[in-house]
Amino acid sequence: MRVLDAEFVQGFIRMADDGFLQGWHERNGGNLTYRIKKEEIESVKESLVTKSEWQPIGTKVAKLAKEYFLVTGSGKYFRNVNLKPEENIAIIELDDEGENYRILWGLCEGGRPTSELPSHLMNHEVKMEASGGKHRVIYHAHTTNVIALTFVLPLEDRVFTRELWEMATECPVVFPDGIGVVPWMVPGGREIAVATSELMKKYDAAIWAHHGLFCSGEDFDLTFGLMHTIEKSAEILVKALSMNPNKLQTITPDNFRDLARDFKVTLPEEFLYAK
Ligand code: 2HA
Ligand code: ZN
Repeated sequence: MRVLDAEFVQGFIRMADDGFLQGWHERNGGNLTYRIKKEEIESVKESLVTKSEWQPIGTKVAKLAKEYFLVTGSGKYFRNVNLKPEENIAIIELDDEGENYRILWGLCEGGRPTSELPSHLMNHEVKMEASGGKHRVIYHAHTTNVIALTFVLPLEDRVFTRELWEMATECPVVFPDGIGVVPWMVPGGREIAVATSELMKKYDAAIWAHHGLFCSGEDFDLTFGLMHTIEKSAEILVKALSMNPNKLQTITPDNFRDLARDFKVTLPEEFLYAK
């Protein structure tokens, strides 16, 4: 079948468009990658041709050797993905060592995969392992309110987790493991990729201070939903802090323990500290 007719490609395009409509992708901001299932790549095989030489990824992801990914292009705008997908996204294949990639479809006017490919692939490797192969989507967006909070809250996992949990009752159920924080680092390289993937062993989401948010999930709905929930909670926190920096009331540690019991989630005590 044609690549653009495949359901996983349609889902990817819709997610990119949804993210743009949320205001998270100014200019070429953000990137999205999907680890394609065996049967999905098989279904579009007739439309794939080797369109580039092997190129270095910039890091080694041995456990992802021979995997296929659908990725946004470096410098491409999320705004244009839905209008001209073939110019703005690509299917890539990794080599036997997990050190190089080549393009098999897309980026038809030229270009290369997202500048954050090392971060995306190192996160895919970690999350694939941690989830027993279930996680397939890595998403990076410039979520306005999360970014704003990185200027006023201490850059600590436990502070961001607790403050975001308190802002919406669904949060501890949606991200019970919490959320990690990477201090400001130069984007695009191996160093930020290593720091992020280290946090992703423990969490499904990591904040990049003064930059944005990284989320991992099993499918497009769960991963977009995670990004959306965290950013919504951050928006409420920005509003609450703007009205009054001191909360009059909130969800308490014991409230969280009650919630954990009834919703059958485990909420680590490290986040339920006394304030
Ligand atoms: O421009 O978001 O982090 C793409 C990015 C880099
Ligand atoms: Zn970015």
